[in-house]
Amino acid sequence: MNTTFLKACKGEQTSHVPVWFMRQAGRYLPDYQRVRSKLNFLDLCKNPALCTEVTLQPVDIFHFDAAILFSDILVPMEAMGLPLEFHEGQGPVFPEPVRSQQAAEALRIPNPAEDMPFVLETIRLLRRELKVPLIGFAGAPFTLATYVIEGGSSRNFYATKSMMFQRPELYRLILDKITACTSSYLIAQAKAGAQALQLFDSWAGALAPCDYERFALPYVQSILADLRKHTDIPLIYFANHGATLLRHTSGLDADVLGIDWRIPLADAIRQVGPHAVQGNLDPLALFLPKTELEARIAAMLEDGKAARGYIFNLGHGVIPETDPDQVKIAVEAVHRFSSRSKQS
Ligand code: 1CP
Repeated sequence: MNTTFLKACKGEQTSHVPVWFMRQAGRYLPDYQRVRSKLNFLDLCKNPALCTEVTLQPVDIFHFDAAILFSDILVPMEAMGLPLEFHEGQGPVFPEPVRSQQAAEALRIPNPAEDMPFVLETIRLLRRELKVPLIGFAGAPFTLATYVIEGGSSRNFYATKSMMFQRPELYRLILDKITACTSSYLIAQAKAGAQALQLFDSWAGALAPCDYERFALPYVQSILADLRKHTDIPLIYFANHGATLLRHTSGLDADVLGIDWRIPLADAIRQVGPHAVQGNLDPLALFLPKTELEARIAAMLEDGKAARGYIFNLGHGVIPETDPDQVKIAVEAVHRFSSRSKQS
């Protein structure tokens, strides 16, 4: 078992810097496209054998030091009773967005074993196959709320922010329910065998820091506190566009903070407090010529030495246009440069 990732999460010494990429499974991989061409995305998410296959693909091909469960952050929102559709080329759609007291009250708190058994089954299947740790995940409450309140992706989060400011009690009812759902979902993932858990707060950076503090952070704190009562596996919090929020997130009881690429890694490390750090190569840097990509990775590894623990990752997900050969170059560079620098 390769445990470098788990050790780095806890700030322990490792033989090399572990590396995994957000969205390491997905459309940039021909092997994924082959599986995905046979069924729609949500059906794929509900098929444990195929989820296992696509989770393993990037680990087998590129030798990542961790696997991330193949699923989507919106799966538990469907289990809360909200019809969910994925439209080709458009992303997720909730045809019945939650914008009224009645709709919020109708949201149910799912029982993960009964309502999302396929996720837990995927975890159990993966643990039999994997020689690297398995990361489970969920969306953070604010990010999930934007999808269910807007009815899908959004540019300026008008429906969410106007509810936050004009109907804070309704907003809080929705967030409380999403928080309860997320806690029990992540605890169930840990019990099924996930070896680390990541909360994705993809849209946190759309909030002014004062609003993040009131309308997003407390729910993240509540989930982390709940998880600490039930499991001792590493907890990772990733706020995309989160550099402006580090003053708040550096106080979180997570083991690792994920950092996006809009802040120099060295600056982030100075601000993260007692956390290990994960990140933060711009996903588009995978389009650099090989020598420049390698130079950038070498510089990040140098900066990463100052962290309590350092996990190499992108600053957000791999984009579908990425050349798999460039991913290979990046992973190999992380492994080669970091094991070399440990010897010197
Ligand atoms: O067409 C397809 O095949 C679907 C594309 C796709 C994939 C491969 C979607 C739709 N989701 C996923 C998998 C996925 N999503 C994973 C597991 C794969 C891996 O990481 O290796 C994970 C962890 C997610 C998480 C996720 N889904 C996030 C948080 C991370 C992030 O990228 O910020 C978010 C915001 C989503 C919503 C979502 N799902 C899919 C799309 C296209 C979107 C984003 C839409 C938008 O921009 O609002």
